[in-house]
Amino acid sequence: MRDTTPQPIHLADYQPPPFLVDHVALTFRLAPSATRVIAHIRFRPNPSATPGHDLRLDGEGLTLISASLNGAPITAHPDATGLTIPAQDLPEGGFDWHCEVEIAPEGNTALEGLYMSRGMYCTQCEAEGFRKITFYPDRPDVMASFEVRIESDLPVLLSNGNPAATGQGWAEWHDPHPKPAYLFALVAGDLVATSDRFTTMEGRDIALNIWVRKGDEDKTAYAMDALKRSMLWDEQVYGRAYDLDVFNIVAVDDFNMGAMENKGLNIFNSRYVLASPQTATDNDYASIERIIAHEYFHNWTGNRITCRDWFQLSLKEGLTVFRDQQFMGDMRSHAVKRIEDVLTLRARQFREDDGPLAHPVRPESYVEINNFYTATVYEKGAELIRMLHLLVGEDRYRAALALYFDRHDGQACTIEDWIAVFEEAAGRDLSQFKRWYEQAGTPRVDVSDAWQEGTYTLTLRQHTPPSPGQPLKEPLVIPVAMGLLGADGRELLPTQVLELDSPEQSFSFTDLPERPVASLLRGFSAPVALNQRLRSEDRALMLAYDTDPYNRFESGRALARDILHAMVLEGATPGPDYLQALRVMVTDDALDPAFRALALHIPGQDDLASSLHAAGHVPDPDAIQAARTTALRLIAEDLRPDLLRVYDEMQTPGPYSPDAKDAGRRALRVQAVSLLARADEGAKAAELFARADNMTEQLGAWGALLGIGKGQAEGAQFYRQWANDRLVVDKWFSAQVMYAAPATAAALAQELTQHPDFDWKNPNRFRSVIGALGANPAGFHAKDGAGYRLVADWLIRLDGVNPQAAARVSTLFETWRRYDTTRQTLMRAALNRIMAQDNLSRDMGEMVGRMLG
Ligand code: 0A1
Ligand code: ZN
Repeated sequence: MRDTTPQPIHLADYQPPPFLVDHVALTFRLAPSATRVIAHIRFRPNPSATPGHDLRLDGEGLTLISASLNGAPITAHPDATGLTIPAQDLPEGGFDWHCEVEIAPEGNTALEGLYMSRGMYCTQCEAEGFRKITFYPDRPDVMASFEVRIESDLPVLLSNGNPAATGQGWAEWHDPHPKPAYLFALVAGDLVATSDRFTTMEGRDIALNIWVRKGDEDKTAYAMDALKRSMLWDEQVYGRAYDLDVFNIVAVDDFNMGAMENKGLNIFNSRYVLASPQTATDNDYASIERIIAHEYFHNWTGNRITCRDWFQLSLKEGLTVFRDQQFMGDMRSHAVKRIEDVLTLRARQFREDDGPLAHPVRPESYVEINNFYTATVYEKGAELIRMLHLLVGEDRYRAALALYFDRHDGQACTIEDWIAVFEEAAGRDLSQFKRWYEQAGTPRVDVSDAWQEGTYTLTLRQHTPPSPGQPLKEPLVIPVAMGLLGADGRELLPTQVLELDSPEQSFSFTDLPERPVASLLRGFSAPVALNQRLRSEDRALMLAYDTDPYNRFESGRALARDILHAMVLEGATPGPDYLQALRVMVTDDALDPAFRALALHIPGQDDLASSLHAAGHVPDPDAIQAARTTALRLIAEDLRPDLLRVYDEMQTPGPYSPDAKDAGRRALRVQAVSLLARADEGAKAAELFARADNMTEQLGAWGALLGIGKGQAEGAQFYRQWANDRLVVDKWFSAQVMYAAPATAAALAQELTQHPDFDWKNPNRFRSVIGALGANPAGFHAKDGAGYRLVADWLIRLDGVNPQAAARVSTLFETWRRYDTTRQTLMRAALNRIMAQDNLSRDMGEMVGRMLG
């Protein structure tokens, strides 16, 4: 058991920093096991704090060599989390702090602070990693300019800002823009750059570099292209230009998250930079485009305007996700992008919001902030901005953002600051809207309707279920975009936005020629669970005729969900109406192939477990898996000729291009071949695997074979072909686990952990085997508990070396209360076993503690 329980930090306890920092000068003498960090920091008392405070500096795992104040040596006594200089020892007014510490990047397996990845030095300081580099007030509301000198024999030495001077074995960088310490970065390695230039709208010439390991330089073109498009888009759409002379991106193989927006020096997990047609799928290309844009957009929303404290994290993350979603819609297809985003939101955020880890977009307390980089803070945070955009309209949204940039540039801000610019720009009170930031849980909206003599009345009721620490909820402002359809599919009422702001409200529509079908929540206008009872004929009507592409998709999905529920609960089979509706979608050449591909995806296992649970049933993972398998086979048999035709028609002539048009065609083709595999024993899939010249089709075809229990020979060939490409080997591991038969999935994953390429300390590789069980729910939830035991064993092991990565994977267990008592008992035992470990990390202790409740 942990001997000291870490104490939570509360938003309500926020106090301004007693001292501010004007300038930081750092020298790094790099050495793997004994790096020296020499810091000169200029402090001054904060005029808006009470005077007379001690100076408290954060610091973890630092060996203090020497320290001085205004040049006079002092003896400081660090404790486990930092050091304190008593107020009486501090010079009056401002003062210079100097200190030298020693750290060991080589032994840093947590990948936080300064660490090494295959011979290269790199940093990760968000959220609180800078305190592992030197003693500092490591909080985002302390912003300073930085000068950095790096001494090392490695050829490439990078830090934030602009290059200042360089010589044999050293380089200096100056970052004039005041920044919080979490945006500090340093990289040193034997790297090569792909370089380009960008001229800003102000006419400034910017050098762009993407730094990778030797041998990877032929895989950077797409990331560079995405970067230039992001820079142009932020100028054109938000009026924001880049503000340094150089913009550097570095790809590293060992990285806990996706990427990091350090000022002028973005550091990326290499999987979100490196791509070639042979090694990256279309989805990989799209992720690279999105994440390059996301990190670049942070330069304004995050870096120039940052967060006052970590409770405000969604201020930068929700807004930056919303911006990357807008960008991707502009680059590709708004309709398809919206559907994909909603699918992600429901799969990840609704799951979080409905379980023991539910928390508000702005949490009120945390033990370990790294545990709050969640789908709620990111994706639900973006939904809140989307709702604001809808409620105030495009023009006022633009005015609010102009005001935000103008008023808060260079500041560390709060959600209150954000809401205030909207209140001013839109002339509207948003105090009720603000509850969205404060209340956890997914609101339910129940719909009933009535028809009388030309008047149609809709009644909407909202209710947000209790969540941890929040038993009672207040009503929210819910924008419900809607339209009305006539029986022949004609639109009787085009899209308008109803504002539901009370527990129950009715809306009447008069002078209608016939009883309409209400198409509600168009574009998924609010992150709520809509409970609208519709006859399947009405769903079929919307599927065929709705003018809103999201609701067309959604009606097809709701039909599929109803059928799968009936299959799981009553052993029903899909009726001809559903199959006919699918056929119409799949063969409609007027529709975007990417949209048709999405429409062919039936709801996944976890999605069904969640919807069955919401409908009051205890989900049975085996029954769900079996029902999906049957449904897929019946669809494949029924639609076989159509799928064959689509498969042929969707060939992409000419050389591979990752653009949305070709990617959409390939998505439909791969979707067709994986369905066909269930009717032709994998004949077409084997043929495609043999012929594929790109990773999308190669992996898609192999997955299709694995999905029907075949693909062994192809798997061996795949490994032989790609054994030297780490990112493709990750795919090789994860595909096997994802598609493994439920009864043997845990055993297979266990066997793969014995493979010589299973480097469990590399986060991508760990996730590709252990994390991949999350994509095989029937396997993870195998009733003998083997999946739970395996995951718990590995979480315990990883927690000892990389708590942050381990804590993230622990969310595999977050839905444990949905299941039957046998499974609940097994999962609770696994969680209790983790909890009982000696030296459990703060990260894991908090996550497991919250899950156990
Ligand atoms: N701010 C980054 C993601 C990120 C967050 C936390 C990290 O360590 C705890 C690392 C990266 C982004 O939103 O892209
Ligand atoms: Zn971000």
